[in-house]
Amino acid sequence: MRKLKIGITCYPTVGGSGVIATELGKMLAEKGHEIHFITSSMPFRLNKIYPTIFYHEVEVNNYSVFQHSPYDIALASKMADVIKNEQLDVLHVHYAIPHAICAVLGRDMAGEDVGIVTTLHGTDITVLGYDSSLTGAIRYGIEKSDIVTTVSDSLKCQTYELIETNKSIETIYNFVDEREYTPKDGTQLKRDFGVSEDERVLIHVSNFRKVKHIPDIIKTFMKVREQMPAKLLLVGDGPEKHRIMEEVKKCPYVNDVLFLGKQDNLSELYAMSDIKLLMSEKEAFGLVLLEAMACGVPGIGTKVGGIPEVIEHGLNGYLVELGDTDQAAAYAIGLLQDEKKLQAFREAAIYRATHCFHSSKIVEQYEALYEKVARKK
Ligand code: GMT
Repeated sequence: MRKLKIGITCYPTVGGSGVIATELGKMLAEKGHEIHFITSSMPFRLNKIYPTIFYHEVEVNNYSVFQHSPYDIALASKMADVIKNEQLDVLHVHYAIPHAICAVLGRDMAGEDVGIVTTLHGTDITVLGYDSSLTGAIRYGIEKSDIVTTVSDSLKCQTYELIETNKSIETIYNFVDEREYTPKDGTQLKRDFGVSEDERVLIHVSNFRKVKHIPDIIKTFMKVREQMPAKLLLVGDGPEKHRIMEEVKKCPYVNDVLFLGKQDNLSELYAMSDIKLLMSEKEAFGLVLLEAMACGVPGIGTKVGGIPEVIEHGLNGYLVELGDTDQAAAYAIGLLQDEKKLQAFREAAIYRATHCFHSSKIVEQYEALYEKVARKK
């Protein structure tokens, strides 16, 4: 395929959509495309120099006449500049609001025929879609994009239901960089954390939003801990963290819950983990599950959103109803007490992550879409 100039806009701070956008940009650059990130700060996973990746910072000035900083307008303006100056072929934006709308405005301002691809990641539909003051704007962003993708079939269905659009939407699943997310030896790290060899390790990674139902993670863990020595690693930070810390202090096994804060090298933590827990109320895909699975850690997740498209129940993990911590604990205990079964689940998780969601396959799917809408030379 021809080498393209691709602009990418995402929320560059921690979060699955930023991770996917950045990893996609890196992989496209490795395949010879020229990548232009148009973001408010350097994407956090862009942690090394790539000769064909460029970063265009969106500067938002705070003028005293404005009550709110005009991020959207500054972004659209920067997009217009980059479309024109770099002669972008495609602009791939992550999130309908505000990024798809900014892209449409930026393209209009530039007066060029750059193709716009919009990927919906969840919150733009599952939260904002319920806000009637925004549905019209989300629909506009979707319909004015040349191509729209969602990260799961579940999110696609929800988009049709909530946004009521006839736009054709394609599911392109998330992926991980298999070079990084691969089974590693976690023995030393486990020792460093003071976890003894016979202790089991459960892990949860998130941005500690309410939607993640972290109290259910704690309840599940406490039920497991009653049956065997175990530790729970809570990785990440966010609005609910303080409340959760207070709640854990009242629990019987308070010293077995480790709050690790934000961490970069997740694959190292997965190397010392046995089970991943994700008990969310809404989850368009659950990238953290896939990251864990690629490292050989089976997940227990809620039957919510795109999670059942990632975990195959009884094969490489388990699915439970939202809030069913008894069932989640029973599945975890069953797996942790049966080494042979756990090993089979570990292998099945790696198999699923690398066969169904392999980065090379997913990146090719995006390339095929770009080719369809790229500027005609
Ligand atoms: O989960 C979050 O709160 C972060 C959010 C984001 O925008 O980065 O994640 C969303 O996008 C991820 C990447 O596609 C998905 O794996 C997450 O499931 C999705 N989160 C929700 O739907 C709540």
